[in-house]
Amino acid sequence: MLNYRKRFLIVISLLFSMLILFACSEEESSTESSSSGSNTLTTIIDRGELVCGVNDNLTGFGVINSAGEFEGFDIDYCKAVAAAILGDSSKVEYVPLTASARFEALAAEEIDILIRNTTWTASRDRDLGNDFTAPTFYDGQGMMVKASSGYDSIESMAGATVCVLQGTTTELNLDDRFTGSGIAYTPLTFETNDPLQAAYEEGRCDGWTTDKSGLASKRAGFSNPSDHVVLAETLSKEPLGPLTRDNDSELYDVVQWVVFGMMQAEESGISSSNVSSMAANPTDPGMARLLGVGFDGGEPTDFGFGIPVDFMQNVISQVGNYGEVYDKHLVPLGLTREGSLNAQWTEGGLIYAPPFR
Ligand SMILES: N[C@@H](CCC(=O)N[C@@H](CS)C(=O)NCC(=O)O)C(=O)O
Repeated sequence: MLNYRKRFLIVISLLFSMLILFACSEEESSTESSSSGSNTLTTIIDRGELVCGVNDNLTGFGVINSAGEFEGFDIDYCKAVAAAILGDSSKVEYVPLTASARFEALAAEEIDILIRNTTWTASRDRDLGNDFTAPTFYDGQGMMVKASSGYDSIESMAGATVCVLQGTTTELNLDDRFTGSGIAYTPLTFETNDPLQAAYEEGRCDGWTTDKSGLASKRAGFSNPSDHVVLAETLSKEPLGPLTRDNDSELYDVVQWVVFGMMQAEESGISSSNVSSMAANPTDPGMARLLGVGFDGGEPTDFGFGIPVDFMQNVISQVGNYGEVYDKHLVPLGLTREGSLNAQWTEGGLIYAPPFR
Protein backbone atom coordinates (compact mmCIF):
# COMPACT_ATOMS: atom_id res chain seq x y z
CA MET A 1 0.00 0.00 0.00
CA LEU A 2 2.80 2.35 1.09
CA ASN A 3 4.70 1.34 -2.01
CA TYR A 4 1.73 2.27 -4.17
CA ARG A 5 1.41 5.67 -2.44
CA LYS A 6 5.12 6.32 -2.94
CA ARG A 7 4.86 5.46 -6.63
CA PHE A 8 1.80 7.67 -6.96
CA LEU A 9 3.67 10.59 -5.35
CA ILE A 10 6.66 10.09 -7.65
CA VAL A 11 4.43 10.11 -10.75
CA ILE A 12 2.61 13.25 -9.53
CA SER A 13 5.84 15.12 -8.78
CA LEU A 14 7.28 14.03 -12.14
CA LEU A 15 4.19 15.33 -13.93
CA PHE A 16 4.40 18.57 -11.93
CA SER A 17 8.06 19.17 -12.79
CA MET A 18 7.32 18.41 -16.47
CA LEU A 19 4.54 21.00 -16.33
CA ILE A 20 6.92 23.60 -14.86
CA LEU A 21 9.56 22.75 -17.45
CA PHE A 22 7.02 23.10 -20.26
CA ALA A 23 5.78 26.44 -18.93
CA CYS A 24 9.34 27.75 -18.63
CA SER A 25 10.33 26.66 -22.12
CA GLU A 26 7.13 28.26 -23.50
CA GLU A 27 8.08 31.51 -21.79
CA GLU A 28 11.60 31.30 -23.18
CA SER A 29 10.50 30.69 -26.73
CA SER A 30 7.92 33.46 -26.63
CA THR A 31 10.48 35.99 -25.35
CA GLU A 32 12.84 34.71 -27.99
CA SER A 33 10.42 35.33 -30.83
CA SER A 34 9.50 38.81 -29.60
CA SER A 35 13.12 39.86 -29.17
CA SER A 36 14.30 38.47 -32.49
CA GLY A 37 13.43 41.71 -34.31
CA SER A 38 10.08 43.19 -35.14
CA ASN A 39 8.15 42.47 -38.29
CA THR A 40 7.20 45.93 -39.50
CA LEU A 41 5.81 44.47 -42.72
CA THR A 42 3.01 42.80 -40.73
CA THR A 43 2.44 46.03 -38.76
CA ILE A 44 2.05 48.00 -42.01
CA ILE A 45 -0.38 45.44 -43.44
CA ASP A 46 -2.46 45.39 -40.21
CA ARG A 47 -2.44 49.21 -39.96
CA GLY A 48 -3.26 49.67 -43.65
CA GLU A 49 -0.75 52.51 -43.89
CA LEU A 50 2.99 53.03 -44.26
CA VAL A 51 4.64 55.58 -41.97
CA CYS A 52 7.48 57.14 -43.94
CA GLY A 53 10.12 59.51 -42.51
CA VAL A 54 10.90 62.20 -45.08
CA ASN A 55 12.25 65.66 -45.82
CA ASP A 56 9.71 68.46 -46.19
CA ASN A 57 12.13 71.15 -47.29
CA LEU A 58 14.07 69.86 -50.26
CA THR A 59 12.47 70.51 -53.63
CA GLY A 60 13.00 67.53 -55.93
CA PHE A 61 13.43 65.00 -53.10
CA GLY A 62 10.86 65.78 -50.41
CA VAL A 63 8.84 68.97 -50.07
CA ILE A 64 5.28 70.12 -49.36
CA ASN A 65 3.87 71.67 -52.56
CA SER A 66 1.45 74.59 -52.90
CA ALA A 67 -1.48 72.17 -52.61
CA GLY A 68 -0.15 71.07 -49.21
CA GLU A 69 0.93 67.66 -50.48
CA PHE A 70 4.26 65.92 -50.15
CA GLU A 71 6.07 65.43 -53.43
CA GLY A 72 9.52 64.48 -54.74
CA PHE A 73 11.82 61.65 -55.70
CA ASP A 74 12.04 60.25 -52.14
CA ILE A 75 8.30 60.75 -51.63
CA ASP A 76 7.69 58.59 -54.72
CA TYR A 77 9.68 55.79 -53.09
CA CYS A 78 7.38 55.97 -50.03
CA LYS A 79 4.45 55.76 -52.45
CA ALA A 80 6.04 52.84 -54.30
CA VAL A 81 6.49 50.84 -51.07
CA ALA A 82 2.86 51.54 -50.08
CA ALA A 83 1.69 50.48 -53.56
CA ALA A 84 3.69 47.24 -53.28
CA ILE A 85 2.50 46.32 -49.79
CA LEU A 86 -1.01 47.77 -49.68
CA GLY A 87 -1.87 48.09 -53.38
CA ASP A 88 -2.42 51.84 -52.90
CA SER A 89 0.29 54.49 -53.20
CA SER A 90 -1.80 56.99 -51.25
CA LYS A 91 -1.72 54.94 -48.04
CA VAL A 92 1.26 56.81 -46.59
CA GLU A 93 1.62 58.94 -43.50
CA TYR A 94 4.56 61.28 -44.03
CA VAL A 95 6.61 62.29 -41.02
CA PRO A 96 8.92 65.24 -41.75
CA LEU A 97 12.27 64.92 -39.99
CA THR A 98 15.36 67.09 -39.62
CA ALA A 99 18.72 65.60 -40.49
CA SER A 100 19.68 65.22 -36.82
CA ALA A 101 16.36 63.70 -35.67
CA ARG A 102 15.95 61.12 -38.44
CA PHE A 103 17.87 58.10 -37.09
CA GLU A 104 16.39 58.35 -33.59
CA ALA A 105 12.91 58.49 -35.09
CA LEU A 106 13.57 55.26 -36.98
CA ALA A 107 15.12 53.51 -33.96
CA ALA A 108 12.22 54.60 -31.72
CA GLU A 109 9.76 53.07 -34.23
CA GLU A 110 8.08 56.45 -34.84
CA ILE A 111 8.41 55.64 -38.53
CA ASP A 112 8.51 52.34 -40.43
CA ILE A 113 11.13 53.44 -42.90
CA LEU A 114 13.34 56.46 -43.60
CA ILE A 115 13.56 57.92 -47.11
CA ARG A 116 15.18 61.35 -46.64
CA ASN A 117 18.20 62.03 -48.86
CA THR A 118 20.22 59.90 -46.47
CA THR A 119 23.76 58.76 -47.18
CA TRP A 120 24.72 55.12 -46.61
CA THR A 121 27.77 54.97 -44.36
CA ALA A 122 29.37 52.23 -42.26
CA SER A 123 28.53 53.82 -38.89
CA ARG A 124 24.90 54.47 -39.82
CA ASP A 125 24.59 50.92 -41.08
CA ARG A 126 26.29 49.21 -38.12
CA ASP A 127 26.47 51.48 -35.01
CA LEU A 128 23.07 53.05 -35.54
CA GLY A 129 21.44 49.70 -36.34
CA ASN A 130 20.05 50.41 -39.80
CA ASP A 131 19.85 48.51 -43.06
CA PHE A 132 20.25 50.47 -46.29
CA THR A 133 18.82 49.25 -49.58
CA ALA A 134 20.62 49.84 -52.86
CA PRO A 135 21.08 53.58 -53.44
CA THR A 136 18.39 55.30 -55.48
CA PHE A 137 20.56 58.35 -56.17
CA TYR A 138 24.35 58.54 -56.29
CA ASP A 139 25.36 61.95 -55.04
CA GLY A 140 28.46 63.76 -53.84
CA GLN A 141 29.09 66.79 -51.68
CA GLY A 142 29.55 70.21 -53.24
CA MET A 143 30.21 73.80 -52.27
CA MET A 144 28.09 76.74 -53.36
CA VAL A 145 29.47 80.28 -53.27
CA LYS A 146 28.25 83.62 -54.52
CA ALA A 147 29.35 84.24 -58.12
CA SER A 148 30.71 87.63 -57.00
CA SER A 149 32.90 86.06 -54.29
CA GLY A 150 35.77 85.17 -56.61
CA TYR A 151 36.11 81.69 -55.06
CA ASP A 152 36.77 79.13 -57.77
CA SER A 153 38.04 76.12 -55.79
CA ILE A 154 38.19 74.76 -52.24
CA GLU A 155 41.85 75.77 -52.11
CA SER A 156 40.87 79.38 -52.84
CA MET A 157 38.59 79.39 -49.75
CA ALA A 158 41.29 79.63 -47.04
CA GLY A 159 39.88 81.48 -44.02
CA ALA A 160 36.28 81.18 -45.23
CA THR A 161 33.23 80.61 -43.06
CA VAL A 162 31.13 77.71 -44.34
CA CYS A 163 27.44 77.09 -43.53
CA VAL A 164 26.59 73.43 -42.87
CA LEU A 165 23.73 71.36 -41.44
CA GLN A 166 24.12 69.44 -38.16
CA GLY A 167 23.87 65.67 -38.03
CA THR A 168 24.93 65.20 -41.63
CA THR A 169 27.80 63.52 -43.41
CA THR A 170 28.34 66.99 -44.89
CA GLU A 171 29.58 68.32 -41.56
CA LEU A 172 32.17 65.54 -41.27
CA ASN A 173 33.33 65.65 -44.90
CA LEU A 174 33.78 69.40 -44.71
CA ASP A 175 36.25 68.97 -41.89
CA ASP A 176 38.02 66.07 -43.66
CA ARG A 177 38.50 68.20 -46.75
CA PHE A 178 39.58 71.49 -45.16
CA THR A 179 41.48 70.28 -42.10
CA GLY A 180 42.88 67.33 -44.05
CA SER A 181 44.41 69.74 -46.56
CA GLY A 182 45.49 72.28 -43.93
CA ILE A 183 43.00 74.89 -45.17
CA ALA A 184 41.76 77.11 -42.32
CA TYR A 185 37.98 77.58 -42.17
CA THR A 186 35.16 78.26 -39.72
CA PRO A 187 32.06 76.06 -39.81
CA LEU A 188 28.73 77.73 -39.02
CA THR A 189 26.31 74.91 -38.16
CA PHE A 190 22.52 74.90 -38.16
CA GLU A 191 19.86 72.43 -37.06
CA THR A 192 17.53 73.28 -39.96
CA ASN A 193 17.84 74.61 -43.42
CA ASP A 194 15.94 77.93 -43.39
CA PRO A 195 18.19 79.81 -40.93
CA LEU A 196 21.19 78.33 -42.74
CA GLN A 197 19.96 79.71 -46.04
CA ALA A 198 19.29 83.10 -44.43
CA ALA A 199 22.84 83.18 -43.04
CA TYR A 200 24.26 82.35 -46.49
CA GLU A 201 22.13 85.00 -48.19
CA GLU A 202 23.06 87.63 -45.57
CA GLY A 203 26.74 86.88 -46.16
CA ARG A 204 27.37 85.45 -42.67
CA CYS A 205 29.06 82.56 -44.42
CA ASP A 206 31.09 82.53 -47.61
CA GLY A 207 30.08 79.07 -48.74
CA TRP A 208 27.19 76.64 -48.32
CA THR A 209 28.11 72.99 -48.45
CA THR A 210 25.81 69.98 -48.82
CA ASP A 211 24.96 67.20 -51.31
CA LYS A 212 25.25 68.51 -54.88
CA SER A 213 21.62 67.51 -55.48
CA GLY A 214 20.64 69.64 -52.48
CA LEU A 215 22.66 72.57 -53.81
CA ALA A 216 21.00 72.21 -57.23
CA SER A 217 17.63 72.23 -55.48
CA LYS A 218 18.38 75.28 -53.32
CA ARG A 219 20.10 77.18 -56.14
CA ALA A 220 17.07 76.65 -58.43
CA GLY A 221 14.92 78.22 -55.68
CA PHE A 222 16.86 81.53 -55.66
CA SER A 223 15.28 84.45 -57.52
CA ASN A 224 18.49 84.74 -59.50
CA PRO A 225 20.22 81.31 -59.60
CA SER A 226 23.12 82.59 -61.71
CA ASP A 227 24.24 84.75 -58.76
CA HIS A 228 25.39 81.46 -57.19
CA VAL A 229 28.00 78.99 -58.39
CA VAL A 230 28.50 75.36 -57.36
CA LEU A 231 32.26 74.66 -57.47
CA ALA A 232 33.29 71.82 -59.78
CA GLU A 233 34.89 69.71 -57.03
CA THR A 234 32.97 66.80 -55.52
CA LEU A 235 34.13 66.42 -51.91
CA SER A 236 32.71 62.99 -51.09
CA LYS A 237 30.60 60.00 -52.08
CA GLU A 238 26.97 60.34 -50.98
CA PRO A 239 24.96 57.28 -52.01
CA LEU A 240 21.39 58.15 -51.02
CA GLY A 241 18.59 55.66 -50.47
CA PRO A 242 15.93 54.17 -48.18
CA LEU A 243 16.69 52.45 -44.88
CA THR A 244 14.90 50.23 -42.41
CA ARG A 245 15.81 49.09 -38.90
CA ASP A 246 18.24 46.19 -38.53
CA ASN A 247 16.63 42.74 -38.21
CA ASP A 248 13.46 43.87 -39.95
CA SER A 249 14.21 41.72 -42.95
CA GLU A 250 10.68 41.13 -44.23
CA LEU A 251 10.17 44.86 -44.78
CA TYR A 252 13.78 45.41 -45.82
CA ASP A 253 13.51 42.77 -48.58
CA VAL A 254 10.30 44.32 -49.92
CA VAL A 255 11.82 47.81 -50.06
CA GLN A 256 15.04 46.50 -51.60
CA TRP A 257 13.15 44.70 -54.38
CA VAL A 258 10.81 47.61 -55.02
CA VAL A 259 13.94 49.71 -55.55
CA PHE A 260 15.36 47.07 -57.91
CA GLY A 261 11.99 46.47 -59.55
CA MET A 262 11.71 50.12 -60.59
CA MET A 263 15.21 49.96 -62.08
CA GLN A 264 14.43 46.70 -63.88
CA ALA A 265 11.16 48.09 -65.21
CA GLU A 266 13.04 50.94 -66.87
CA GLU A 267 15.61 48.53 -68.29
CA SER A 268 12.83 46.29 -69.66
CA GLY A 269 10.93 49.23 -71.18
CA ILE A 270 7.98 48.90 -68.79
CA SER A 271 6.43 52.22 -67.75
CA SER A 272 3.26 53.47 -66.08
CA SER A 273 1.64 53.88 -69.49
CA ASN A 274 2.29 50.36 -70.83
CA VAL A 275 2.48 48.16 -67.71
CA SER A 276 -1.03 46.75 -68.05
CA SER A 277 -0.52 45.64 -71.66
CA MET A 278 2.93 44.23 -70.78
CA ALA A 279 1.36 42.28 -67.90
CA ALA A 280 -1.39 40.97 -70.16
CA ASN A 281 1.13 39.91 -72.76
CA PRO A 282 4.71 39.70 -71.39
CA THR A 283 7.30 39.47 -74.13
CA ASP A 284 9.74 37.28 -72.17
CA PRO A 285 9.83 35.12 -68.99
CA GLY A 286 11.88 37.74 -67.08
CA MET A 287 9.24 40.38 -67.68
CA ALA A 288 6.55 37.92 -66.53
CA ARG A 289 8.46 37.24 -63.29
CA LEU A 290 8.90 40.97 -62.60
CA LEU A 291 5.20 41.65 -63.14
CA GLY A 292 4.01 38.56 -61.22
CA VAL A 293 2.21 36.95 -64.15
CA GLY A 294 2.61 33.58 -65.87
CA PHE A 295 4.47 33.20 -69.14
CA ASP A 296 3.04 31.13 -72.00
CA GLY A 297 0.27 29.67 -69.85
CA GLY A 298 2.58 29.01 -66.86
CA GLU A 299 2.04 30.01 -63.23
CA PRO A 300 3.30 33.38 -61.89
CA THR A 301 6.51 33.18 -59.83
CA ASP A 302 6.00 33.87 -56.13
CA PHE A 303 9.24 35.12 -54.58
CA GLY A 304 7.70 34.82 -51.12
CA PHE A 305 7.85 38.48 -50.12
CA GLY A 306 4.57 38.13 -48.20
CA ILE A 307 2.81 40.65 -50.44
CA PRO A 308 0.79 40.12 -53.65
CA VAL A 309 2.90 38.46 -56.38
CA ASP A 310 1.99 41.24 -58.84
CA PHE A 311 3.23 44.00 -56.50
CA MET A 312 5.44 45.54 -59.18
CA GLN A 313 2.40 46.15 -61.39
CA ASN A 314 0.95 48.40 -58.68
CA VAL A 315 4.28 50.15 -58.19
CA ILE A 316 4.80 50.84 -61.89
CA SER A 317 1.21 51.80 -62.71
CA GLN A 318 0.79 54.09 -59.69
CA VAL A 319 4.31 55.55 -59.38
CA GLY A 320 6.38 54.66 -62.45
CA ASN A 321 9.74 53.14 -63.28
CA TYR A 322 13.07 54.58 -62.11
CA GLY A 323 13.49 56.82 -65.15
CA GLU A 324 9.96 58.22 -64.93
CA VAL A 325 10.42 59.15 -61.27
CA TYR A 326 13.86 60.63 -61.93
CA ASP A 327 12.69 62.66 -64.93
CA LYS A 328 9.68 64.01 -63.08
CA HIS A 329 11.51 65.29 -60.01
CA LEU A 330 15.20 65.67 -60.70
CA VAL A 331 15.55 66.74 -64.33
CA PRO A 332 13.76 70.05 -63.54
CA LEU A 333 16.60 70.78 -61.08
CA GLY A 334 19.13 70.37 -63.88
CA LEU A 335 20.32 66.98 -62.58
CA THR A 336 20.71 65.24 -65.92
CA ARG A 337 21.35 61.50 -65.92
CA GLU A 338 23.43 61.17 -69.08
CA GLY A 339 27.06 60.54 -68.23
CA SER A 340 26.31 60.51 -64.49
CA LEU A 341 26.43 57.66 -61.96
CA ASN A 342 22.63 57.65 -62.08
CA ALA A 343 22.52 56.48 -65.69
CA GLN A 344 21.56 52.85 -66.28
CA TRP A 345 24.45 50.35 -66.16
CA THR A 346 23.92 49.74 -69.88
CA GLU A 347 24.83 53.39 -70.39
CA GLY A 348 27.84 53.48 -68.09
CA GLY A 349 26.02 54.33 -64.86
CA LEU A 350 25.39 52.44 -61.60
CA ILE A 351 21.64 51.88 -61.88
CA TYR A 352 21.61 48.08 -61.94
CA ALA A 353 19.10 45.53 -60.64
CA PRO A 354 20.00 41.91 -59.82
CA PRO A 355 17.84 39.30 -61.56
CA PHE A 356 14.19 38.74 -60.66
CA ARG A 357 14.52 34.99 -60.66
N1 LIG B 1 23.04 63.17 -47.42
C1 LIG B 1 23.53 63.83 -46.25
C2 LIG B 1 22.90 65.22 -46.05
C3 LIG B 1 21.43 65.16 -45.79
C4 LIG B 1 20.78 66.53 -45.54
O1 LIG B 1 20.16 66.72 -44.48
N2 LIG B 1 20.86 67.46 -46.48
C5 LIG B 1 20.28 68.79 -46.37
C6 LIG B 1 20.62 69.57 -47.58
S1 LIG B 1 20.57 68.67 -49.08
C7 LIG B 1 18.79 68.80 -46.21
O2 LIG B 1 18.15 67.80 -46.39
N3 LIG B 1 18.23 69.95 -45.88
C8 LIG B 1 16.82 70.15 -45.72
C9 LIG B 1 16.50 70.50 -44.30
O3 LIG B 1 17.14 70.00 -43.39
O4 LIG B 1 15.58 71.27 -44.06
C10 LIG B 1 23.30 62.97 -45.03
O5 LIG B 1 22.64 61.92 -45.13
O6 LIG B 1 23.78 63.32 -43.94
